Amino acid sequence: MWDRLWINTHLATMTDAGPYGAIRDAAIASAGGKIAWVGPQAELPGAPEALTSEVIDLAGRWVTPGLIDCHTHLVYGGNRAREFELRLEGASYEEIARAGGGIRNTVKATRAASEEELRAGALPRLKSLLAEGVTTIEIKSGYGLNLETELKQLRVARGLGADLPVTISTTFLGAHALPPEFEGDGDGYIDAVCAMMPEIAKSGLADVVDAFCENIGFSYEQTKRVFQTARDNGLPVKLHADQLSDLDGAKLAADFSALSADHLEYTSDAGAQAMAAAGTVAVLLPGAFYFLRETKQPPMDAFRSAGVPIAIATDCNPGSSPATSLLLMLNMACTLFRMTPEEALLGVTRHGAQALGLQDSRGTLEVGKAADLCIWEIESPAELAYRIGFNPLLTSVKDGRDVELGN
Ligand code: DI6
Ligand code: FE
Repeated sequence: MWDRLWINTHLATMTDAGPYGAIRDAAIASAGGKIAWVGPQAELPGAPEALTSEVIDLAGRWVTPGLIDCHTHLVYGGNRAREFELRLEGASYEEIARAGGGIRNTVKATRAASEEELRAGALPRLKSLLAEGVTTIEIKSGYGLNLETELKQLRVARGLGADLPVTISTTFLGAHALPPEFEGDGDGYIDAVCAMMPEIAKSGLADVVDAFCENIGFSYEQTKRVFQTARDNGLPVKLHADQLSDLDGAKLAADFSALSADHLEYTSDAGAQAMAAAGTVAVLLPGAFYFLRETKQPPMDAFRSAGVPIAIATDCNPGSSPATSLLLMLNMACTLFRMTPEEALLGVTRHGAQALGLQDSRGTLEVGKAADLCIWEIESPAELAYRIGFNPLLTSVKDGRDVELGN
């Protein structure tokens, strides 16, 4: 009847049925790569062996949905360790960017790299995330800033999903920074980004369009043009919004029914309310907050009282968050943003799925969703956010099959 049945387990289903949607002394089954049954073991419709050919006794371990990292820049060339040193000597992230470093440094290295080199650089980062139970990840372009290199990044991102047991959602972030050939001509570059959009849409390599709305990025009006063009080309949007200043990015994202608005340290209460009304997820990125030594906290109370779903992600990128541990982000979300461990876990499961528009197929343990599971050596789900630098994953399961990462 079923392909596989896990018994003697506790489930953090992450539905809204009580804390963590927990079901103790539970069982969960898969068939055809999907969840076929979830519930208290005592309610199984028969003896386990009669229901499936493979019974797995988890001896009291916890199962959560596979983790979702809904905001990364995983595919890029080079690294920015030298800028890390410069910042420690007193230069700010913005100063480095204005002096032509920052994102532009990575653009240079990414343009120069072959697809094979980009892939070889991204693989260990991706494997590090998968080793902690990530089963779905978003990957952005944005280090090409011309059609050819943006497509190259997106092809590499898609290709990683073909070779490893992970679902990949791709994002076109052409409006990430001003490339050197458009120095002093932000509007001209936005014209170029809009002109790339039909090709990007036709390629099928991008699921969503993103932009960096910021003083060192693009203005409200420029971002709006990118969003309008994305809409004209049938692509949904999301936004790097209000990270270093309040340009009303959260409101702009909401006006375009964005899947998510991300960063949000400087978002106003009105911005949070607009997001709630639009169903836009708030993606918080504690790794970038930490690494840039930011002090302005995202408006947590406003998000909570307005009922905005909150997701957490690594923002894995060479400049502001060279992070490849999503579990560490859970801890940081709690310590830096005062999220609860349950909110943090929701942020990398149910709300992470929603940020990618994948809430119908992933993010909770419910019948009909993908059998993406993490099996943990923990006594309570809060431990996932509690530890620092420890990986209690026993196994993850992707579409019903055990994940084996090899070398
Ligand atoms: N905000 C970020 O945190 C990343 N991009 C962005 O718009 C940083 C990208 C980088 O510094 O390379
Ligand atoms: Fe980012």
